Amino acid sequence: DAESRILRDLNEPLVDHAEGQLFLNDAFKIIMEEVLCKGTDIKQKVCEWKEPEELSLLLDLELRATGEPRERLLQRVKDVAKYSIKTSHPRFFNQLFAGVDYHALAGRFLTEALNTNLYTYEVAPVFVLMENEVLRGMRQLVGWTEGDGIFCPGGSVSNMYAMNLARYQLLPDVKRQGLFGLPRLNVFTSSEVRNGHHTVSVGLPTCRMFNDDRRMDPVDLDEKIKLAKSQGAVPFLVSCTCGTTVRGAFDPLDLIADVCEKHKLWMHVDAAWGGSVLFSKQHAHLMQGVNRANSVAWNPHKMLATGLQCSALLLQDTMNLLRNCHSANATYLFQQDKFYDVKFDVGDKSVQCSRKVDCLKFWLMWKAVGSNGFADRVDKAFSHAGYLVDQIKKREGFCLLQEPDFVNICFWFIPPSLRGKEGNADYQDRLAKVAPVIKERMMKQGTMMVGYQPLGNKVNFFRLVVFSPVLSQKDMDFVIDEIERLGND
Ligand code: ABU
Repeated sequence: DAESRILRDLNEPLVDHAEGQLFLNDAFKIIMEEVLCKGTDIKQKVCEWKEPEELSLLLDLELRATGEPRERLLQRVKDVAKYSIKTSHPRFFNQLFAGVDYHALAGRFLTEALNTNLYTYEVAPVFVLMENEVLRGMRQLVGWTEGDGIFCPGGSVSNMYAMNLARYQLLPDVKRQGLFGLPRLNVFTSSEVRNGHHTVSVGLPTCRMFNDDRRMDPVDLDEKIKLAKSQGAVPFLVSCTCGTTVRGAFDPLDLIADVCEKHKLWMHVDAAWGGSVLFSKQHAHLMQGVNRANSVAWNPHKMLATGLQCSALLLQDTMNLLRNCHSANATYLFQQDKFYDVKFDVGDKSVQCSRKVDCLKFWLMWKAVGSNGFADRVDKAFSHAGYLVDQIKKREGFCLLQEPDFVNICFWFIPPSLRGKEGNADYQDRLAKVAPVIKERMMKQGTMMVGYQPLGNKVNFFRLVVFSPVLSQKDMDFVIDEIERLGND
């Protein structure tokens, strides 16, 4: 039979290109139809909810000793598309990523097809140069004419890189000696981040929190730093946020920069979510002072919809800190006697060895729409957010958590049975149950997806993020009507 013939004939490669390309063509047709046509059509569902046990059976996930025929495999491609969440759908508001950009998607397909590794110039010449150029363009928006940077697997990893660099700058021996014997290091961030995001609190030095509402308080920061020092700790980094995960708050960067300069601390800005406002003349002021930071994390895969993942760490440093801190000098990759300039072997800046190409999708999209196109997208997102806030204020039963800084709209829906009962002892407990019930209903009916969460002493509320490039005002109207319909008791 064919399989044993292939094994016997050593001149026969294992991959049949003609057959593989036919399969790929058919798979592409399914992807176009199921993911990109139906998956963006408001008449279709955002999700096809199944309980895990039922979904496991439907997908027939078990892996077996023998392969399956082509038709069966194409059906599997269809099933994966069918039961996956359609994150490009105009009614997907669940996360800080959403929507689709077709130029970026072409870049994503091309990245996968070329399948290279961003560590040396010899294996990724185009992408080494392209990554440098994209990082340069991003740094320019931050306000730096020089510097360094790297694309990382997500914003949390960018933040960890920043901490690693700050610690290395302060205590370079950490690279040789490890953590043993280090002083008690302190990182500072806002309580909004501590409550709403895991990045700064995992595994790394003690965080100190603030009591302000949603932004870091620079006066409190100064006092907490002094207190930490008086207790024998060594503060080394302040992590500010531009666009907190839940409420989209922006810390006052200029004032925090003054405190960092005073205490000689590394200033990191986690702008994974909010960084894209830098494209907008109207809204870039939210990040006033970002040019004074040492490092900035910015994820274009969020607001700009480049596709996951596209997450840059930008550095003001010009002294090769990234490379000095992370280089392992692997001799099988980074031979110093290569025939080209080895400064283009960027892999030794990374803690990873294999590193995916994340710049192409952003570069192609940037080429397609230009910086002005990105500015328009950001401005439009703010307009949608403003419109939604107005609707929420006008509509009975909707209660805004607070005026938003950004495009995160946080609100409660008060069902008719709870209206006017604010004074009742069980009001907060009952209100806390509303969002989870509406969420279950929306997912089971597949009409939309909106996230909810509690925050501090605030019981479950919805967080609607409106930035996807596929959104129109009609989608804002829909979402309000739909929450009202689903929440009507
Ligand atoms: N990096 C935090 C993302 C959380 C969210 O998508 O809602």
